[in-house]
Amino acid sequence: MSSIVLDVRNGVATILLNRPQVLNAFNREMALQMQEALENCDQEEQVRVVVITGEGKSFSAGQDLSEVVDPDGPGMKRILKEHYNPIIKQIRGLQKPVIAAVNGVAAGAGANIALSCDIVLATSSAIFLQAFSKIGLIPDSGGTYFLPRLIGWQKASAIMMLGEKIAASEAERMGMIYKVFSDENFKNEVEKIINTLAEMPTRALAYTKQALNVSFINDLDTQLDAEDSFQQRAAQSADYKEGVESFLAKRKPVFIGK
Ligand code: T3D
Repeated sequence: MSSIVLDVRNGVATILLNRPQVLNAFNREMALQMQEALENCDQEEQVRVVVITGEGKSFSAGQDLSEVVDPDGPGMKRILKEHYNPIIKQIRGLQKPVIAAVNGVAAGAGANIALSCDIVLATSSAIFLQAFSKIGLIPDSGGTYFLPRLIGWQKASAIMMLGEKIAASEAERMGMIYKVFSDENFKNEVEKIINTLAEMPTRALAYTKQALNVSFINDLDTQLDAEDSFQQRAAQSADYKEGVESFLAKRKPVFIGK
């Protein structure tokens, strides 16, 4: 795969957005390759954490705008239904943590793909841009779902309508993303976090993700029932057994992701 490069090693799958000449903007080929890569990560048992990052100086500039004016291109209907909506659903449905390592500008669908991830890390020179209003569109790729939940209605509304560039430090301050690291430390700090996640009890992380997926739509009673149901399943895992045994034996746990 060329527009997307998938690398799997030591339990970590890295999905590299690889069209640096257009700031990793998505065309149809890239979107379909991204879906294939996410599907591989889901199926592959050895994968315990997924990282999405960009080649070169950017994360992604969103939709490739040269494709939308191409009369032979996919057109708006197919772009959302066949490109971005499946990607967002795959990221939320993946039974493993998905980390966005935002290495530069994240604009349009690129920004919202990042915000749909479980943990968003950014380099200090990165910027987040809801670019849609600048070209007469509305935020898509889950933006109107995730952003108000992350930072509140008022800020989301202003950021989406004004289409202002948000610096990574500001995004961290307002809770849009988890952490910012200096450009020079970014790679090392991201690696530390993903290697930690790759050694954690993967099933428990998957159930945590599933519980969070429904938390904003459930009332308290329903959410407590959901937690109960996921906890029963987590308690069946080999990693739960190992977690308790290693604690009682005062040794470091060895989780196998099962
Ligand atoms: O039909 C639909 O559109 C539905 C789908 C919607 C989903 C969306 O994502 S809509 C939003 C699409 N994205 C944008 O509107 C962002 C457009 N890009 C920018 O605003 C700027 O490029 C950035 C703020 C992201 C970065 O600015 P800067 O100054 O760092 O870079 P640049 O010089 O603008 O771009 C560098 C090159 O990448 C340049 O090409 P060149 O001149 O070197 O040959 C530029 O044209 C190209 N590029 C950047 N973004 C895109 C792009 N080419 C195609 N599509 C892009 N989105």
